[in-house]
Amino acid sequence: MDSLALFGHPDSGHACKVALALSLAELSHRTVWVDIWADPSERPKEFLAASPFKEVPLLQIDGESYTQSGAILLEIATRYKCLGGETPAGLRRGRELLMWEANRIGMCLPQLKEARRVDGAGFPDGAIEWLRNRFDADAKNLAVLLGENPFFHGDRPGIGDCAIWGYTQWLDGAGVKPTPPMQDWLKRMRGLKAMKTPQEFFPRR
Ligand SMILES: N[C@@H](CCC(=O)N[C@@H](CS)C(=O)NCC(=O)O)C(=O)O
Repeated sequence: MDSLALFGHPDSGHACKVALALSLAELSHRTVWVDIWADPSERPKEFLAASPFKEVPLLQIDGESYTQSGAILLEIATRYKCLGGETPAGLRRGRELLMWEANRIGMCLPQLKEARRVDGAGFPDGAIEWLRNRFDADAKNLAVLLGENPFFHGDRPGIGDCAIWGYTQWLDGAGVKPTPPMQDWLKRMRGLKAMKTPQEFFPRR
């Protein structure tokens, strides 16, 4: 069995994506809580040496470091043949969902969440409206991607569901409302046995 260590923080949707994937795939791992609000120099030495931008998530597999949440999800799916990685079609679906998430809903939601945290400070005029408009378009396309399926990968959640979950778990915090299909999917995600709160995924020890 590989030795897995996930470095993350409960406020990081990017880190939550990976934590959820490991939980769904029942891959045993240890987590390391990294203070993303502290000066980077205060983060663990092993983390600073392995994460080029000093960002979470960082996944170490047998001591080898993997960064960028989408790339980590693909590594998990292909290496452990899970969450879409069982078949070429499932993997292709995962890649498409991950690219869409990173370019679209996973771009506007973290920014909207941050804008609320800092009360708009530093966001130029019109930026928040632009992000909200993007979210409205993304919410419509999310329903297209989901179709009639319970999850983005079909009957069971895959890496695409993990990626899209990352920041849609905080719609309130981003000041936006879910569409009915999004709401229904979120409810199914929350009902998964493997689902945890961000604090449970990344306990501070
Ligand atoms: N594109 C990266 C984004 C990672 C990222 O933005 N991480 C943030 C938390 S969500 C972070 O570590 N911030 C701390 C810092 O920049 O000092 C991914 O998908 O993994």
